[in-house]
Amino acid sequence: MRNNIIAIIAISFLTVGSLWGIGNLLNSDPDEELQVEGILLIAQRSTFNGTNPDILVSVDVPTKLVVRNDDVVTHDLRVDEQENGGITSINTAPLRGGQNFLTAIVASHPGTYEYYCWYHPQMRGKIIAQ
Ligand SMILES: [Cu+2]
Repeated sequence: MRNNIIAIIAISFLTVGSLWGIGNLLNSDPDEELQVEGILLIAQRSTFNGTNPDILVSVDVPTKLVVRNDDVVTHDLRVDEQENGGITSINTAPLRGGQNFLTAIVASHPGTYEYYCWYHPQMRGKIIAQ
């Protein structure tokens, strides 16, 4: 029992530590060499950012993506796996109002890909990788 508690505490520290590390990586100081620009998509009134905007990314440069649901209904955001492996798939899982999801857009081949909400077919836009 006691060993289990110690193990749980150790695992908790490892988890928090790695999350903290990732957070620091993504929120790096602009003065540091590594700069990460981010994209914020807010689901509201069944659109992303009102216009389902095109998202421009550079090939092989991971782009931080935060998806936030500020709506009263559930949304998600998905990018499907491509046959050519051109972009890493994304699935935020269902987000209720007020929930955020942090991920990254990672394209390895130039092309136009689609992001969409599984619940609302009209909520879809393009990711253009160059
Ligand atoms: Cu939706």
